[in-house]
Amino acid sequence: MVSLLEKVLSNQCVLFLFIFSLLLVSSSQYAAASATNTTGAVKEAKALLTWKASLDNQSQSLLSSWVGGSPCKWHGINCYRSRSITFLNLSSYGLRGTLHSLNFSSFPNLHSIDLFNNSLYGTIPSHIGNLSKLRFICLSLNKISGTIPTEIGQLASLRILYLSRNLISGSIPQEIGNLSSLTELSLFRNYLRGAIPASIGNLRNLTILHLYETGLSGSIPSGIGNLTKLTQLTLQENQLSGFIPAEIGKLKSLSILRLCGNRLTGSIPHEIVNLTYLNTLHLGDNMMSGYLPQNICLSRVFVNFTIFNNNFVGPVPRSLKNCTSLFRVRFERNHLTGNISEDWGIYPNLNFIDLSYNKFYGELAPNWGKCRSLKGLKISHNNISGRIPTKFGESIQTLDLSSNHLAGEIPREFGRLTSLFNLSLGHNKFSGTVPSEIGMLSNLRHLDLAANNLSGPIIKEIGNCIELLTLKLSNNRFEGNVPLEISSLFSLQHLDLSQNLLVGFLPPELGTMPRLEILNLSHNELSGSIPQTFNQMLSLTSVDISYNQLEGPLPSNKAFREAPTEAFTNNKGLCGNITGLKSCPSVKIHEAKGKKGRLILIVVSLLGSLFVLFIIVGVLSLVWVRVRNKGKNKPEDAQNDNLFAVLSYDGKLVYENIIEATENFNSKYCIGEGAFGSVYRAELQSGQVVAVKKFQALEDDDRNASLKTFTSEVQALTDVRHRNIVRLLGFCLHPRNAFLVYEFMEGGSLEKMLGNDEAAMQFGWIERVNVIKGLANALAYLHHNCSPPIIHRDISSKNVLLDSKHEAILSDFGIARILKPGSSNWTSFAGTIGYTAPELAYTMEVNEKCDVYSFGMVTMEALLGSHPGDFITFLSTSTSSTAGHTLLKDVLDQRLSQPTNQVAEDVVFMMNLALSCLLSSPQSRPTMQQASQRLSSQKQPLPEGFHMITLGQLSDLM
Ligand SMILES: *[C@@H]1O[C@H](CO)[C@@H](O)[C@H](O)[C@H]1NC(C)=O
Ligand SMILES: *[C@@H]1O[C@H](CO)[C@@H](O)[C@H](O)[C@H]1NC(C)=O
Ligand SMILES: *[C@@H]1O[C@H](CO)[C@@H](O)[C@H](O)[C@H]1NC(C)=O
Ligand SMILES: CC(=O)N[C@H]1CO[C@H](CO)[C@@H](O)[C@@H]1O
Repeated sequence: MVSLLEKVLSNQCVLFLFIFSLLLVSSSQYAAASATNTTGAVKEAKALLTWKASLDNQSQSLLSSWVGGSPCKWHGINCYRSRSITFLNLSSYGLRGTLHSLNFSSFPNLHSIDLFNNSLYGTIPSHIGNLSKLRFICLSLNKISGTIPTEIGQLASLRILYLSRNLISGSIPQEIGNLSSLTELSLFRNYLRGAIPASIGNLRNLTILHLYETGLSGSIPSGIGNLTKLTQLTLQENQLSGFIPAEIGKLKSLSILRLCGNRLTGSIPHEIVNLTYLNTLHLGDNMMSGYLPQNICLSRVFVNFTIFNNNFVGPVPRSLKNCTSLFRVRFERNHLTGNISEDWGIYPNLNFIDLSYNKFYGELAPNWGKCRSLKGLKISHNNISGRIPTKFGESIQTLDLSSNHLAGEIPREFGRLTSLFNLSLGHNKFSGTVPSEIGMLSNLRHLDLAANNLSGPIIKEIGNCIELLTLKLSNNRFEGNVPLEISSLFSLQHLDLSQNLLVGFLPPELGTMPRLEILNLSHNELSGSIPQTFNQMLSLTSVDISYNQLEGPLPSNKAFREAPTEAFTNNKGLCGNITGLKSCPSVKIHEAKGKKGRLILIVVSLLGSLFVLFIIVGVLSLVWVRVRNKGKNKPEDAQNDNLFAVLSYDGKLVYENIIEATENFNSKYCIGEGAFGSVYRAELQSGQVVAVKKFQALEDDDRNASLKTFTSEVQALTDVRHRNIVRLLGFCLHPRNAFLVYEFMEGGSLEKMLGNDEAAMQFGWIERVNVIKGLANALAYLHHNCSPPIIHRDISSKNVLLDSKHEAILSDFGIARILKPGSSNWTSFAGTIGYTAPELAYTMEVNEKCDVYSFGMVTMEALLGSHPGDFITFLSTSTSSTAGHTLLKDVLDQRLSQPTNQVAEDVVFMMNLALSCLLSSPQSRPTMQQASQRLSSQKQPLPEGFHMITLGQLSDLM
């Protein structure tokens, strides 16, 4: 893949090349460059060939065009208006070697060296100082070590110096102050030490200074005030100490100031209010103190204001009340005070605000509900009182008001906040019952209502919040039974119902919750024995059932065996082989009838699940054997061959039903075809519509492949449960008919949707963003939540189905591979051409990153409206400036109008994400977990109108 993609993502180097190509180069002028050799060119060619010979073998073959003739015609070399080399551009070439054999003094006219993203190692040679005309050098993203040579100070023409993301150590040499023409200096992510040299104050033309994550210490030199053209100053994540110099107020052009993650002390210099273009001020994670400056944000361009984890005191600046540009505010963990109902206004763009762990008091104003874009509001651990407003914007995802003094009831109106992800109201004084409308929050992951005065039953509707991971209802006055419906929360990991007034038996279904890790039922009035189903709770790690009326044997799983005695004390009569408990009496013949009956039922149900498993394994191996023997023996009586197993249905009936409904797989019911068979739509007698994927008859020559596909799909899907993954309803294996039965997806496939103009126009940006999020969630689940992980290996728009609400449903696990730890994961080529990762062309090792690549393709396809093949060719073949200046809006699906507001942010973000998933190096691609998290996290607002955004700018917006 293309070097531009990699550059676009790095926010390095690209910018300069665009400017440079604009200023100097018009492509027609290249041609004239070099017909005849001069002694200069001979010398240059020789120097380059010497260097080439010092690189490793693979790099030498990458530079195969470097042989004879004029070097001006070699790849990566340009001789602008001269016979001498001016540009050396080998970014993302995959070169491995050092710079030591490159004789810089042979290139008297070299203007630009771009070696971004290679595998260069060794030090920066001191003879780099010989490049007297050098204006641009980028060595970022290599493995260069050693110190920055002092000779760098001799590069009198240098405008841009990029050395970020290397292994450079030592201090920044004083001599850097001699580079008086320097406009951009970027050294971030290295291993520097020492202070920022005072001579930096001489770099009066500097506009960008990136020194973050380098390990620099000492104080910020006051000479920084000389850099009046600076627009971005990023020094975060270092060990800088001392005060922020008041001279910072002289940086009139500054728009971004990031100093977080240092050891800065003192207060924010008042002069900061002079920075009228400042939009980002990050001071979090320091040791600063004092009052916040009162007149900040006077020019209303202030967007990001984060000061968390400091010791700031006093009130919120009054000027913030009218600062309507605010987007992201993080004030948590300071000692700020004031009446919160008066301090904050209405912010149309505000996306996230965290005021937790301060000393704010007063009531929550209705203003928060008028912040239309607000996704996250956190004010936990303050001294807020009064009632909670009933209205919040419908985009709110996180509402954390825990540990305050809020009272009154939880408003019914919260049922409308269907984007809610995290609702934390714990440790307040809420009373009354929990409104059943909470059950409408189908996206809720965390619900914390602990330590309030809530009463009444635990609502059954909670079972509808199927995404819940954490449910904390402890320390209230909830009464009645533990509702059965809780057991349908199959993602739930943490359930705390302790310290309530719950009574009755524990529902056996509770033991079937597959992901439960922490279970606390202590301090209630629960009675009866612990259901045997609890034996199956293999994910459980922590359990507490103390202070109840429970009796009978303890379940025999690990969590119960290893729990401390305190987890069981003060019950009626628990027994088991655990210190502190009496051992259980051996089962006696004359035991009560009822009890025996229950035991048998449980055994039967356990056997039932074993049976299903047995059928799957048994049937598969049986057929396998049969099929293999087929060549030798004629098939026996066909009636006995009727092997099938359709889960949770009357198998035989459904089998016949399907044959009937599809008129024995008549092509008129066919809705799709794949490599290993066709998919049919079948309407069962019950009226239910299912999709039936029929595999090629097993007698075929391809039978092994076909059977393998079948098995792989069944294996992959039996354990998998996710809202964005197709549900396998059953399967049938018969020598004539092997098929899988799925839920039917009315929306068809993404490919079909995008291929039909009319449908595609209805399928807007919001829907597309949502589909990609769903797909990302499904893949993150397969890769990271399944054990062992499952790789799909055939992600394409064909296999992304859409349900009636246009939610993505991932299907077709025919070539999925379950990654067994320890086994080698090599494979023959599989997947759909046009979606497979490039490394599969030369390696056959499967890993998750292949799916990530295909995900990138599908994402881009959803954005462009068609397969991105041509677009990627365009990126790789056009010059950087053409591609970089292309407007994003011009490459997006033209059948839709331009996205606006938040959707526009999502679209830009997705385009970036797609590009990073398509990186040629698998290691550089994000994991699906990262992708899915980033997709659901808050996005930066766009710095300018969507219609202005170019491809070259994309990475800056991430
Ligand atoms: C800042 O500029 C002044 C001249 O305006 C100069 O005297 C001083 O040395 C510079 N400061 C630093 C630290 O370079
Ligand atoms: C906070 O301000 C509001 C509005 O001015 C006022 O009604 C309320 O009494 C104040 N609360 C406290 C605790 O001072
Ligand atoms: C919280 O506010 C109440 C009055 O509303 C006050 O009495 C109490 O001291 C405050 N607590 C803290 C920790 O600030
Ligand atoms: C021709 C030229 O300027 N050569 C210089 C290159 O750099 C080395 C090390 O800095 C000097 O020693 C040479 O004189």
